[in-house]
Amino acid sequence: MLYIPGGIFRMGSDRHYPEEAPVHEVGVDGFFMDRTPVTNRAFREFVKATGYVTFAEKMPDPKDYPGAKPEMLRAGSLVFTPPNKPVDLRNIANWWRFTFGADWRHPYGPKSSIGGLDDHPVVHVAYCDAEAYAEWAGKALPTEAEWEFAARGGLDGAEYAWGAEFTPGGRHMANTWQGAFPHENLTEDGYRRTSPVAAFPPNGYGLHDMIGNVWEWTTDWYSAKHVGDAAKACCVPQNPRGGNEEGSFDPLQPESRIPRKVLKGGSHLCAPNYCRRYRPAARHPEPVDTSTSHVGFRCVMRSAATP
Ligand SMILES: [Ca+2]
Ligand SMILES: [Ca+2]
Ligand SMILES: [Cu+2]
Repeated sequence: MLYIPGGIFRMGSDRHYPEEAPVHEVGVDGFFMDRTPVTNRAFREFVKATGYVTFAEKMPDPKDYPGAKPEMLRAGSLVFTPPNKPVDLRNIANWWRFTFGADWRHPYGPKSSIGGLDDHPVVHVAYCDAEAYAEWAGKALPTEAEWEFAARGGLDGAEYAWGAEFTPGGRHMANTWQGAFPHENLTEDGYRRTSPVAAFPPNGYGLHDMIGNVWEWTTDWYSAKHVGDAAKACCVPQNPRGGNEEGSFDPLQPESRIPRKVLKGGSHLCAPNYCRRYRPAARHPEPVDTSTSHVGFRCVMRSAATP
């Protein structure tokens, strides 16, 4: 793990999506953070040691999904399944398939495996799986403020984790999507799907893959906007914990009672024509029971003890 010094920074952005606004000052205490997302190799150690079974490997309980078709209530996870031609970008069902038998060991469906992917981030982990791993490792999951502070690498207010330009000198600094999402994946950065966790340069704090590769879970309940600056300069919030559970539900799906956490950093599916969330300020709501082929996590340690 690496030590992140903490301090006061400008969280959020006023230049992009509404959920990132408003920019506001926030303080975080110093903490240690994993240098990379948790890999398949590390997650396998956890499963070996504990016999842990992830959410995606379990049969869903019909009580939790009123109205769901019985034939859909099988173990599985969401796999990115690209169409071969342009599709309506308003309907995510055009590229996300709930795939029976997809889980962390079978990232693209039951016939796939993680052979050769030891150094890739673990995927198909729901929030409870990330939490269970962190607890086993004697660590914790980051808050959104900790995560964003760390992602900025000391460049307060910069657009990207590495500075002002997306591809400085033409160089790709993270695993994102080039081409027209979701049918045209040009892989100019070298990777069609996930990438080995240190394949791209670290940020100013030495952290790899904060941006792109996989989205990362944080502990904050999602809220559609940030809270603005306190009226008095005295009162910069220290170690904020985000919204509340009740406020995190999806207003567009009032029947769903699954609360949502904040994901950070974007993934290998973030594309200029669809989702420009390859920035420290970007955020995305994810229901706690949802696992996909582009969401992973990394851990922090807040105690004074050296990891
Ligand atoms: Ca890529
Ligand atoms: Ca990431
Ligand atoms: Cu995205």
